[in-house]
Amino acid sequence: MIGCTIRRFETCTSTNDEATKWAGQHRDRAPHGGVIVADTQTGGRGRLGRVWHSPAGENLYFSVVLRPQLPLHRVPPITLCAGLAVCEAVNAMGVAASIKWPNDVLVGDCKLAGVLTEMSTQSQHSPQTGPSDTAVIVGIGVNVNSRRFPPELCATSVANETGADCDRFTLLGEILTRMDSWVEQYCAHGVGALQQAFESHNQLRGHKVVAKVKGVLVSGRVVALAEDGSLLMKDDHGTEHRIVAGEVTRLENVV
Ligand code: BT5
Repeated sequence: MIGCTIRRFETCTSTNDEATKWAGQHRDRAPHGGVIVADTQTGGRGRLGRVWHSPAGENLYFSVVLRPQLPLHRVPPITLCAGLAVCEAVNAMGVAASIKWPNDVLVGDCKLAGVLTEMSTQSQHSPQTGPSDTAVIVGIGVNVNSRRFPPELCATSVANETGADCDRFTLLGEILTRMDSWVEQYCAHGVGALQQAFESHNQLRGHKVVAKVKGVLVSGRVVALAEDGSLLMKDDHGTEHRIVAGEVTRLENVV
């Protein structure tokens, strides 16, 4: 159960680092669903080593340790489970958030939350360990009560959207409960279990986007979430492409 054990830090470099350490401990190691939460991070990060702005005492920075019985290629859609959980939890508070595939939660064009999924494996430390020692670390940053952001960020928070401060730990509980349910459904039934909910929160649906497909920039309209969790896009000639990873840029706001 996600949230079965929660370890809280005042500060750390990154909750993903703490979760990775905990996942790899020989004694008292993180169970499936263990959570690390910190009040601030000195080295909070996004994908490709980008910085995650992590001021103290205002927002949520946490990482969930998962030990799903899944082959590696089925891990990426777990990011969508986390995004859906955040979206639904803040939607319930009146915030009109949507998911920008694969890992952003936005309100309009401003980022409310981001997800960073990493793998942690112990095999290099201990040759006798097997695949069950591989853990998936899902790091989630949610802007909850920050009212101002560095000018270079297009960011928003729950408090900016609702006009009121929000109890961070109540929101954390809501996110973890929803994430537990989505991860369970995904592990049991695959991406099909996420498709309907994802489509109703899909910020890119029907929009013209540009993305890298096999190293080449391709533009087209987003069609749907494919059964492997990639994003299906149709170019101007009607050819379908699968966006497997990376950045998707929206070209215009007209659906
Ligand atoms: C992400 O990366 O969006 C994943 C962010 C994950 C953060 C959590 S916090 C808990 C856990 N511990 C960590 O160290 N990380 C995870 P990406 O898609 O690469 O987006 C990064 C970009 O988002 C940056 O380059 C900025 O432009 C923008 N950004 C940084 N901090 C932000 C913030 N607080 N709010 C909105 N946008 C932000």
